[in-house]
Amino acid sequence: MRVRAIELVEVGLPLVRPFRTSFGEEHDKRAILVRADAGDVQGWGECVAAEEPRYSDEWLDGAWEVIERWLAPAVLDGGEIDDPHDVAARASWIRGHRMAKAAVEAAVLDAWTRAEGVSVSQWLGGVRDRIPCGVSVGIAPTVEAMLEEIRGYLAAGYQRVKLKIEPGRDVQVVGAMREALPDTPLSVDANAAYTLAQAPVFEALDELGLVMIEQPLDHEDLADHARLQARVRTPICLDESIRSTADARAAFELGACRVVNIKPGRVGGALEAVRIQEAAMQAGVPTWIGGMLETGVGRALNVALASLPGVTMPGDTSASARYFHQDLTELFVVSADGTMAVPQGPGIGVEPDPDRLRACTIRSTLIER
Ligand code: NPG
Repeated sequence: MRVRAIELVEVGLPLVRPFRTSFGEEHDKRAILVRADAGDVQGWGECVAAEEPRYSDEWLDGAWEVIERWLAPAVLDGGEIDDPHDVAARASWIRGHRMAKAAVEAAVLDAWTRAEGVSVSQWLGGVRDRIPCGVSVGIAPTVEAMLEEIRGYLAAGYQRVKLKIEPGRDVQVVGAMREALPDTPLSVDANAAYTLAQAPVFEALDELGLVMIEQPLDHEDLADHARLQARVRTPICLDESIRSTADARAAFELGACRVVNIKPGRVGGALEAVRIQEAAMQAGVPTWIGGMLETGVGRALNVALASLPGVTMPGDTSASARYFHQDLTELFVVSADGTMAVPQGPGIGVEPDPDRLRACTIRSTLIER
């Protein structure tokens, strides 16, 4: 397969409700969509870099430039693609920029699997056609507002609820949720907002029967995560800290976590995500697929990854309607049993609707050869 053109399209979609984490609040979803044009087939990928470099060191405008200036030329000028793994190989000289790399690889992977007539799930080695779904709840102004939102999600079938915490809004709020919802599988996500000196917060959360505590400490501090894990029974799940298979192996060796949240954007692509899932399975560590408020394009890849054998926990793979009044693609829905169908059609199984895409486009550029 030869990719002859790569188009970048920046889109903006209003969120159903603002999403607040320990590092900020998002009202609109902005994303770069990447279209790989291979003549007879085309494929789509989504870049999860946000407008500001808060979650990681990547940001939307930076990712746009990296793709336009270096990644797209590396793919376009490298000749015939013999396998989707070629994308990472051609981009390997570019240090970092994993979200940008993941988006380009995703577009090529979609085109490739469409040309082969197989679904991405099948091509990656997926083993299930429905996946269990959880939901991530942003920090809400009041406990009552948060409870009302959560009750809605539980009524919709979601199997696990993740609560965002930040210093000052942690033990008390989570305790109130636990009291109101004694049997609901609850987890918390701190987005790296604490230090080991605040371990007593996690020792208190440890009493609340949580499924996991996600990314409590700094993203570069595996050693302190290991120290914290030794002090609490609740499994620590790492997100921001795991950028590669090497990071995952180091975390397992140190005992820094007992669960991993895998996001293809954070680790440089779906193919690296598969390797992390394999390393985790070997280490006996369960994984799940995270989310970054993706449109249907990115969501479709996440759902395909969630069908892999080692991905055994419900992920942040929620229904399109949890994020958007109108998405760009066919909608992802969660059924009453809290599961979602894995698209079985060729590629990622969904495509942006041209009219809808036009309506959401902020800017676009075509890089051709
Ligand atoms: O449902 O897609 C979703 C959001 C899940 O909480 C979620 N994502 O830290 O994992 C996270 C968080 C996030 C959202 C991170 C947006 C970065 C940007």
